[in-house]
Amino acid sequence: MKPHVTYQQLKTLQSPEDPAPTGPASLTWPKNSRCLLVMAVLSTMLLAALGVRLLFLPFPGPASAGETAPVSLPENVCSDPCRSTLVESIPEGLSFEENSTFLPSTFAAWATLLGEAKNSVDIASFYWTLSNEDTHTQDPSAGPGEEILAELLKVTSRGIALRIAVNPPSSRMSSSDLQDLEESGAQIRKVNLPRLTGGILHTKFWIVDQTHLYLGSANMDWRALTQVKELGVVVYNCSCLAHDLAKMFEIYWALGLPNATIPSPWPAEYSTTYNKETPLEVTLNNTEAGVYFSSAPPALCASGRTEDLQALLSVIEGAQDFVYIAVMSYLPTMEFSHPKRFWPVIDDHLRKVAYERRVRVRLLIGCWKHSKAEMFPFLKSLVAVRDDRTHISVEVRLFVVPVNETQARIPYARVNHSKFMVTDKVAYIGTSNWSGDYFVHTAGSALVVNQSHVEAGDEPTLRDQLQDVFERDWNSNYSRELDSLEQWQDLCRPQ
Ligand SMILES: *[C@@H]1O[C@H](CO)[C@@H](O)[C@H](O)[C@H]1NC(C)=O
Ligand SMILES: *[C@@H]1O[C@H](CO)[C@@H](O)[C@H](O)[C@H]1NC(C)=O
Ligand SMILES: *[C@@H]1O[C@H](CO)[C@@H](O)[C@H](O)[C@H]1NC(C)=O
Ligand SMILES: *[C@@H]1O[C@H](CO)[C@@H](O)[C@H](O)[C@H]1NC(C)=O
Ligand SMILES: *[C@@H]1O[C@H](CO)[C@@H](O)[C@H](O)[C@H]1NC(C)=O
Ligand SMILES: *[C@@H]1O[C@H](CO)[C@@H](O)[C@H](O)[C@H]1NC(C)=O
Ligand SMILES: *[C@@H]1O[C@H](CO)[C@@H](O)[C@H](O)[C@H]1NC(C)=O
Ligand SMILES: *[C@@H]1O[C@H](CO)[C@@H](O)[C@H](O)[C@H]1NC(C)=O
Ligand SMILES: CC(=O)N[C@H]1CO[C@H](CO)[C@@H](O)[C@@H]1O
Repeated sequence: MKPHVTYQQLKTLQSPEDPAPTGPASLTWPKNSRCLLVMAVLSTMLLAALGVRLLFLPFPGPASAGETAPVSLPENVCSDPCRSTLVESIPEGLSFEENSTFLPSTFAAWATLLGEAKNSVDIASFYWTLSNEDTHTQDPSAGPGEEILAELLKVTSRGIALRIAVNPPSSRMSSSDLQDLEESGAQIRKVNLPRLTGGILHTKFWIVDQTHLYLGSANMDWRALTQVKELGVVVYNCSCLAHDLAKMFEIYWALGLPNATIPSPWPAEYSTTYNKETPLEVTLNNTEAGVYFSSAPPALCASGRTEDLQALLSVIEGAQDFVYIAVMSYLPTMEFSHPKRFWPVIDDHLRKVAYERRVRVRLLIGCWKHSKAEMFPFLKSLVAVRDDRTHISVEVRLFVVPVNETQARIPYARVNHSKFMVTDKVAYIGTSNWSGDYFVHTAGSALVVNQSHVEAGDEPTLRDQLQDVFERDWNSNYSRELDSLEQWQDLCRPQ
């Protein structure tokens, strides 16, 4: 690959006039061939109306090729026996009602994936603190993280290629994990997203043997296994999806070379045909699903890849009864840009579906001392549209992970870090906070699973599982109505 255009150049090059990206099997035609098709159809109708028997199409070339294009493309159908499950981390000490849903742990999923690995392990990550060196605490809850690190250090000696793409470590987040892994034989590339897009590499996913995958909110951090609430998804025996996620990994990998620039367009090998318009048709636990990965920021989307923001908005738009959202932070702003900018894209969509179609909207927001104080008035403004008489239903609750004395000494712990959305149709599992920067500059990704056509009575779907998790948390003792501005200050103690 020969990257030759910088991100700044790319931004000026991209214009709405550019033809829609066409992957090898995409159904979008370049503008002029679509015109030709319309002309062909019109003249066909005209000739038919005149009673002329057509022997061939009036126009040769792209139009006639378009006319015979299959509607359902076989390459978007996957015959792998994929099995998937949601996984989560629950901070120690939390207890839920007796019969509530419990998912396998993130720790167990990672350990299983490493156990299964035979050829390759690729990890996209934000930062590494699996060994508890950073906190100067001797917390026993660091054990699982240290165990995962120990397994990872053994991987290359098992003849397995371990590749890690990571955001360039800052001094605050620097740790010996990456150095130890490099010495053990892992290949590590630091993806300088701050230089390339002004964002960070915030994605968290694993690909094992190009067959199994994990994607979710958990950082490569010991706290992500025992002290922080996290949600992710694991898919086993699903090379179709693993290969597609691998294309996103290869993008990070290419950008991890010294002095790399972002090519425009991305070479064809990074493009995909699995997207919002033509999701991969796959069975997950014997249940049909339409699945695709979305990616952010737009500059890292090769041809055919749905942008994360577009995926998220389409899931909101596609809801008929409800939209349930669990995120760590929610701000209708570009919170990290200078000067700050108002960015109401997601907020507008939520208000719109609540108002126009009476879709029930619920947001469950993480609340801790690192929460931004300006988030709460914006949330209050969102719930202000609620009106019981006209059945506009928008509710916000704060999810507060209780902290005892020992736990209070662990920095950056005890918070709801999950990032997902579930509607009556679709499950969306992401890696980003919900504010503008995460969709415009920061590298994130999401898995979108559409099971809207599944009949009840089949095996429970991933969407069912996600709805159960949301309802469990929403109704738990740790969730609080956002009813007075004073209350959140007491609850979360933001800075
Ligand atoms: C805090 O909670 C943890 C986990 O539940 C427990 O192991 C620890 O003993 C508690 N510490 C205090 C001071 O209560
Ligand atoms: C939730 O809180 C109530 C009231 O404080 C308590 O009785 C109940 O045991 C708690 N439930 C759980 C699962 O901790
Ligand atoms: C939990 O499930 C059992 C069996 O299904 C039922 O008997 C029990 O009442 C349930 N408990 C609660 C708290 O819902
Ligand atoms: C994946 O496939 C292998 C081989 O067919 C099988 O042994 C294994 O149980 C499958 N894994 C899952 C989680 O279904
Ligand atoms: C990257 O850029 C720096 C500074 O422009 C230069 O010194 C270095 O040789 C370049 N590295 C590569 C691998 O091109
Ligand atoms: C889900 O799939 C159905 C077709 O099965 C489609 O009509 C619908 O638009 C999809 N929903 C979303 C949000 O992608
Ligand atoms: C996500 O939001 C939280 C605020 O709750 C913030 O502390 C955190 O830094 C954000 N994530 C990143 C990667 O900036
Ligand atoms: C799908 O199967 C896996 C493994 O067989 C299981 O752990 C998981 O809970 C199932 N998923 C759902 C949504 O039932
Ligand atoms: C323990 C942990 O994972 N903390 C992280 C919580 O999330 C923010 C944003 O993703 C990180 O900066 C923390 O390190």
